[in-house]
Amino acid sequence: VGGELLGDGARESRAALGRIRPDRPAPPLPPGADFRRLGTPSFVTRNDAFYRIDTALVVPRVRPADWSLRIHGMVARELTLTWDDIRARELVERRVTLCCVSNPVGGPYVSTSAFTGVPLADLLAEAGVRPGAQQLFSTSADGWTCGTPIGAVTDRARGALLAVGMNRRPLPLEHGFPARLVVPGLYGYVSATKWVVDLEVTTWDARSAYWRERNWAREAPVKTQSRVDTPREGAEVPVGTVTAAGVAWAQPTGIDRVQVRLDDGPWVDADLAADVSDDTWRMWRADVRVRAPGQHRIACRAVDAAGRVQTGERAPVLPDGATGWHTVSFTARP
Ligand SMILES: Nc1nc2c(c(=O)[nH]1)N[C@H]1C(S)=C(S)[C@@H](COP(=O)(O)O)O[C@H]1N2
Ligand SMILES: [Mo]
Repeated sequence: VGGELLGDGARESRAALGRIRPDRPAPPLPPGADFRRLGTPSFVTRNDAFYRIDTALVVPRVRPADWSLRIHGMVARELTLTWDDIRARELVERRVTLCCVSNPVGGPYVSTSAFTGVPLADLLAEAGVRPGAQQLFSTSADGWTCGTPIGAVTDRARGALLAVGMNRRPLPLEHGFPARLVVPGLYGYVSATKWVVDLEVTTWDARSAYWRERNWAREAPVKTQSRVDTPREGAEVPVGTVTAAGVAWAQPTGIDRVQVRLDDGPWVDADLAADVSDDTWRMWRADVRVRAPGQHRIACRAVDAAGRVQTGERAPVLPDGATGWHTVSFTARP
């Protein structure tokens, strides 16, 4: 591992790869997928703006030529895949919103990319997952570990990937070059292993991953969240119509509705941006009538595609993700 961590040439070999072209591209992004003009993020996050969370003191530098992925444990056939093996396969592109369990309500640890890679379910089907398997225990080149419920990675419809590309580029070094996992609907610490080198099919008892050992939940599906991006906390705006805007996410279920509330008023439906996928965030906007000068609050909440309303009950990020309605205070001037 030391050689992999310190080895030269990862940056150069990444540059030499040029672009990553999916054999099966994601459908074109519909017009009006974000409200960037109003202050939401762009629908797809630029690679250099994608949030980053990891325990790495130095970013592992792994050259594709030195990389391989071993799939073993409770499988019928052990597999070892090289970079060339992966590149020879059909590469599919899927847009996914990834978020961190440590994101506070209203926080920034959520981003969206068009990931390109090999369906994880196909690799696991080739290996032949044996009955009784419970988790996919993945390990990175720097020894970080992650436990994912086996059902989330063997279900083809879920769309988990062994990803090699982000927005048609090789993964940036800090996002897991040359390969990482991406599983729609699960927080990153239980799904999104960067610099992945080992996949062991096993049980929950046999192996315990890095953050599970540190009191975070064993399983952590994404909780429905929404955020007000405009107005900003502490903003000053003229009395009258205030345009609020933000994002909401409920992967892998999708967002059906977002509602906003001024002060203690009624919840009002916001307008939603174009629907892209149940695995990605959805932007919203709403015109709110502010009649009186002074301090006001705008809150938002989402309704997922199964009709469940985002809970207003406040929970901290530990052990399995924060809940509560994001509320922004602002001042209206006469
Ligand atoms: N090797 C490795 N992979 C990792 C982590 C890590 O610390 N080491 N952190 C995880 C966490 S907590 C999250 S939220 C996502 C973040 O991925 P990103 O940095 O590409 O946004 O990566 C996951 N994969
Ligand atoms: Mo995370």
